[in-house]
Amino acid sequence: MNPVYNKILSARNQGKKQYAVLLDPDKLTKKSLEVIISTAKDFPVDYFFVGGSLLMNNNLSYVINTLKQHLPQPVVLFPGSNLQIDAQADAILFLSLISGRNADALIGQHVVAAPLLKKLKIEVISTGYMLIDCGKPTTVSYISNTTPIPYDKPSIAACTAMAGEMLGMKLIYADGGSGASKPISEEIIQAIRSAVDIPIVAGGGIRSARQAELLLKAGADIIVTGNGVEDDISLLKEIYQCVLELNS
Ligand code: 1GP
Repeated sequence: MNPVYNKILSARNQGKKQYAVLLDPDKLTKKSLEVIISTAKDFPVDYFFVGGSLLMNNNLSYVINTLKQHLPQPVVLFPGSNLQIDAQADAILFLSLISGRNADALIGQHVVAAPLLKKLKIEVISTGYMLIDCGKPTTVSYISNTTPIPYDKPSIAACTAMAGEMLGMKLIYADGGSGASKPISEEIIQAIRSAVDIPIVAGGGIRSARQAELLLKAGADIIVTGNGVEDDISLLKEIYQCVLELNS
């Protein structure tokens, strides 16, 4: 039961760090997806997250299907809305945007999605999704119509994560937003780490293995990169190696 969450939890319990690559179906071409797949055969990242705040093309199903055909890693939905559900996925991050005060992003989308998810029997991972202000408005902050947690307010991040855990969430996703100009701070991750026991995912604006390493050492369990890998596949290799070294 719940194989994807168990994989996350068991890594955390063993002190092992993990790496997820986020694929935005809109930005992938057939060729770029092939490059990611062939690279991930040699540098087997732990998960593929698939989704985006705003999808304009109908590629979600194609991307998941292609990944599932060629790679063994779990494919996890990172949905921008309840339109981004696909039965081929191994799991869904059931994201409740707990940093914001938009009821639709906290619970509304979930009510609409729940019966379909139940029917499809997709593994549902209850996730407290926290947006952190990393220097510029992002698609997710605009679309969700929410105010991110200020960059220099670790205490707000800590209390928000704490409340998420108390509400029964199984994962905290601290995100600067896709394409953020800088990653979230180590202080924010340290504060969240001191506040909760559940696994922490950190993403948004990570452009180097060093940035990934700092967030992992600060207490993140899983690093996510999207844009950085889209722009340069060598980032995938470098972060994979960095995680391997941290785990050795
Ligand atoms: C966004 O955390 C992800 O929600 C990844 O962000 O695309 O900036 O790596 P980037």
